[in-house]
Parts: sequence; C-alpha cells; structure tokens
Amino acid sequence: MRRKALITGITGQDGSYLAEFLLEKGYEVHGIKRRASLFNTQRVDHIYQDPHSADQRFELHYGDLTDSSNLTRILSEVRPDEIYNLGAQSHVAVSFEAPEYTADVDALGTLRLLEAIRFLGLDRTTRFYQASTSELYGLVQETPQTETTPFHPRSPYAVAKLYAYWICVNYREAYGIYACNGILFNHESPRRGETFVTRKITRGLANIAQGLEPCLFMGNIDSLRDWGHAKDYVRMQWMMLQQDTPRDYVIATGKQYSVRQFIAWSAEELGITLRFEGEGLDEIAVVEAVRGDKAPALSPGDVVLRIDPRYFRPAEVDTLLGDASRARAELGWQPEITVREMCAEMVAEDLAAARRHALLKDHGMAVPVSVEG
Ligand code: NDP
Ligand code: GDR
Repeated sequence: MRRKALITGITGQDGSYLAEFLLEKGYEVHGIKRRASLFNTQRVDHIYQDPHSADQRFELHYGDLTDSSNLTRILSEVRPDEIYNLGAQSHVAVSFEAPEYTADVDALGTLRLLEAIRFLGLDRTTRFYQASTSELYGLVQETPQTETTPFHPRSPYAVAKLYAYWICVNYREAYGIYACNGILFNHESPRRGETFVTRKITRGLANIAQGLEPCLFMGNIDSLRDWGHAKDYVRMQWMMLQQDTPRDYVIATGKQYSVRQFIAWSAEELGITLRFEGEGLDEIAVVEAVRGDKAPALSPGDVVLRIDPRYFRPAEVDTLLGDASRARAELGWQPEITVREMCAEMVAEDLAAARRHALLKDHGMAVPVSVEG
C-alpha cells in the first residue's frame, strides 16, 4: 500500500518542498488549499496532476484551518498515515495587526486537526507533525537555544504557536497520539514569501539593480538570525515522523548572522559593494563599487537602502541561535546547504525575474515590483 500524507499549507514555501520530497519517496500526497480569487498555486504548479489522470498521486482539497467540519471531512476521506500541519498565518509583523485571526489559524487550527484525528479514531494510525518555531524562545533565556530552553514568546504569532506546541504535547501525553513538534529556526529559499526579510532583500536589491525600484526600506537590520535552507528543513520534518517514539526536535544550523550581513552578501552576489553609513533611523547603505553586468542601473554613490520605522515590530526578537544536537545525534540530520549558497541561489532567481520584468517594462507593460512587509 502506498503511504498517504496530508499537508496543510501546501501552497506555502515548506509545503511545496515537502510535497516534492514525499512524492519522490513514493507517497500519495494530499494538500489543503484555501479558496482564493486567484489560483495561488504557483509553488506547486510543477507537480500538479490532473484529477482525471490515471494513477493520480497529488491532490488538492479546498479547506481552511478555521473550519473544523471541513478539516474533519478531508481527514475522513483521505485517512492519511501522516499529517504535516504547516498551514499558518506565518508572518510575525502581520500577527500584531491580525492577532485574533492568527490565534484562530495557528493555535486553534492545530487543535481542530488533533481533535479530528481523535474523533475519527485515527489516533493509533495517523502521525502528526506540528510546525513549531524558534519564535517560541522570543526574549531568549539562554544561547544557543535547545529543546529545553524556556519559552518567552514576543508576538501574537509566537503566543499562538506556543498553544499549538503544548496542545501537540498534551495530545501525545493524554491520548497517545504520535505527534511531534519541529522547533524550526528561520529557513528560506527562492520560494520564500516576498515579505520575509531575506526574500525582501534579494528581490528588492535585484529590482533596484535593474532599475525597477529606487530603494529598499527596512526595519531592524541589527536583528540576528540562524538561517537555513527550506529544502534541508523539510527533509527533517519527514525524518521526525519515521521514529519509533515521537519526540520534539530543534532544527537549526548553529550559525548566526545579522540582517545587515545578509544585505551585504546579497549585494555582493549582484557585483555591488555596499557601505553602511549613519546610525539608527539615519542609517543608509551606499553603493561603493559595481562590477560585472548584473546591476546596470546602479553607480557609486547611489543610496539603495534606508530605515523605515514602519517595519519595526512592537516587540522584537533580537537574536536567535539554535543547537540541533539532538536531531544530529538521534536522527543523523544535518544541513547540507550553507547560508551563502542559499543567498546566491535566491539572488540568482530574483535577478532572472527582475531582468524579465525590466524587459516587459521597456515594452510598456506593467510589472509587479514593490511589496510591503
Ligand atoms: P508560508 O507563509 O510560506 O505558508 C503558509 C501556508 O499556510 C500557505 O500555504 C498558506 O496558504 C497557508 N494558510 C494560511 N492561512 C491558512 C488557513 N487559514 N487555512 C489553511 N491554510 C492556511 O509559510 P512557510 O512555508 O515558511 O512555513 C510553514 C510553517 O512553518 C508555518 O506554520 C510557519 O509558521 C512555520 N515555520 C516557518 C519557519 C520559516 O522560517 N519558514 C520557521 C518555523 C516555523 P496561502 O498560500 O493561501 O496563503
Ligand atoms: P521572522 O522572519 O520574524 O524571524 O519569522 P522575518 O524574515 O520576517 O524577520 C526576520 C528579522 O528581520 C527583521 N527585519 C525585517 N523583517 C521583515 N519582514 N521586513 C523588514 O523590512 C525587516 N527589517 C528588519 C525583523 O524585525 C526580524 O527581526 C520567520 C517566519 O517564517 C515565522 O513564521 C517563523 O516562525 C520564524 O521565521 C522562525
């Protein structure tokens, strides 16, 4: 019998990589997709299979984590061996603007799935992965952070994810459900949403280099993160569900860099040397030199980055650094893609898109450029 996986958040960054990974492993992959006025399936279009085709192994179901009747129906139809709960309102800054919705999706959505597992009598057969997060550590109590570091969430997103973390542990202890939390540190890729910091930088600088945008406006560029590649992290999500006993694991690279450093690397990939000048709200990044043909719109002296306080958060997570020793020792996991390799990959894809858009613009066509986030 082919194994069946159900992924919430399949249209997101991780969902798309995980779906690819599981299809390669021979799984039948089901995904829950929200109804929207546009298709919104760009990240999974390349693996989409027509429902009329014979031997269909990839299927999307309309659904929403705020709707328990619909979740229960999908679970009863699919009866998956493994559920990966990746669906979430996943943007920390947005969670301050939509705290109640974030709690509904990220916290109660997890409960709804676990209850559906119980209600349908899948508690002995279906394994459950919960997308937990390093944001749980928030105001960090020790460095590096491990599975035993105390939590101190700093946003409505993180508080909602804290509920989801504990309800997962609780259903494991109370009902014996195979449920585990992957406490994942930031992970990125060319498929990262445009309003998360790394993608905002690689896409923004590529657009500026091609003359599509004048300047990047950023928030706290002193923030420190432990960034890995999403491809390495979804492999670990699957590995976690293959153990005899469910357990929670930190997934991280163990290396930490500032947002400013990521900006400098991204600029280097475009042949631009940047100089940071000024302090606080007056800090800017100025082009010092341009090499090669990737940034025809830029010259020395151009200002490509300014600070805009609108991107500061009401409460910030200043520093995160993970220790994935448990995952390494028990599962043999370690990341294969370095942050520099990832940055190069992201810039290359965003530059290719920016070049296409510049060509369209030259021919008088509208192109998507600025994003808030
Ligand atoms: P994305 O934001 O790229 O994807 C989120 C997914 O959730 C999208 O498919 C989105 O659908 C879906 N979704 C949002 N709201 C709902 C809803 N109400 N009902 C059903 N689905 C919904 O996130 P990532 O792929 O980056 O992250 C995956 C998970 O891992 C998330 O839970 C995130 O919080 C968590 N996480 C991510 C980390 C990271 O660094 N990437 C680190 C730690 C945890 P749509 O496409 O329609 O918007
Ligand atoms: P984060 O990711 O909040 O860590 O949550 P994000 O990339 O949004 O921010 C990282 C850090 O960069 C700072 N920053 C900015 N961030 C954004 N988005 N835009 C800016 O202009 C900007 N300027 C500075 C932020 O303040 C922050 O310190 C991500 C999400 O994927 C969560 O779902 C996940 O749980 C965590 O990672 C681990």
